[in-house]
Amino acid sequence: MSGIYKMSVDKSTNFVAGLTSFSNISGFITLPLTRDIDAADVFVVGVPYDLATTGRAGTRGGPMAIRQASGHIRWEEKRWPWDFSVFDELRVADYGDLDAPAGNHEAMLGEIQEQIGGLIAAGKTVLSFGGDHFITLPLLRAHAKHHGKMAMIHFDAHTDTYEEYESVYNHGCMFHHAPIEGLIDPDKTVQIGIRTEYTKEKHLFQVIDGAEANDLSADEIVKRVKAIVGDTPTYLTFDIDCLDPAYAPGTGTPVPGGLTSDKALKIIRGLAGINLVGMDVMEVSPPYDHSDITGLAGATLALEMLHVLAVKHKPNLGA
Ligand SMILES: [Mn+2]
Repeated sequence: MSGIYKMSVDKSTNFVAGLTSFSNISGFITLPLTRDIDAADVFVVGVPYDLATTGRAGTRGGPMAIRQASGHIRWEEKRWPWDFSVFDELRVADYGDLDAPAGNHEAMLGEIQEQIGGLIAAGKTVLSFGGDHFITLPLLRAHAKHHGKMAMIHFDAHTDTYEEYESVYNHGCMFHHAPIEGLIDPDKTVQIGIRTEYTKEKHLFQVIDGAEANDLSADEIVKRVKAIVGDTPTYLTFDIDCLDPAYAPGTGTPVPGGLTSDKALKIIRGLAGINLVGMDVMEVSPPYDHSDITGLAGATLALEMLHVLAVKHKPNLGA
């Protein structure tokens, strides 16, 4: 898979990808689109679901927006400032998007369990693109089935720990359910960028709120996060609204006072060395985006996560 940035047609496979950021269609960052599970060890999977959105809908277009924006960053052989080419180290493919009949929550949950669960059971690592953040709950279920109770690093403006009794499908309640279901260890879970109301007295997780995250250095945040998750199998979930609306306007529930894309990228990069077992980028909503700003932030964060995964497999690699 090396040199994918250079080719437009791979003569051996007839795989066609855009040589430039404006030609052809392809998977994330020109990765092959395939459901051959032997083709890769890491799969990007889109989950175009936004039925659990409480505010502005539109994240069903998130996976395609991230793929499209990834065209802007596909040309680097070595993603700055890493000292290696990530696709020389990891075999990555794009699985495409999961499909479910419109309006059918249960069908989409079933698809996640069956298809993403199937990939994980086969020993693959999955990077999911939302969709609204609710789907992180079925994703955690699929991952915990294989990895057991996990640590979690959660970037978001919202804690998503609300007890929603009126509907189980709500993108603000996943992390109320996840510890009750035993999917994540609350003592090894940290939320970064929070800047909306939550009940502090009974909050189970450690929080580095938005104001703190903006005041602390990325190095200090990384130090704290690594101390919390240790070497426990860790799930990384990134709600794009963790970023300030200046850096991610295209999302359903934007909140001012968020992180810069630079800060978030530095933190992700600093996480190299953790035991990353699964990850996602959620809540990119192209109808509210401008000039691909949000899609590009999502694509760049996702690429950074793949580098962190590569370092897990080869600790001598670095930035
Ligand atoms: Mn959020």
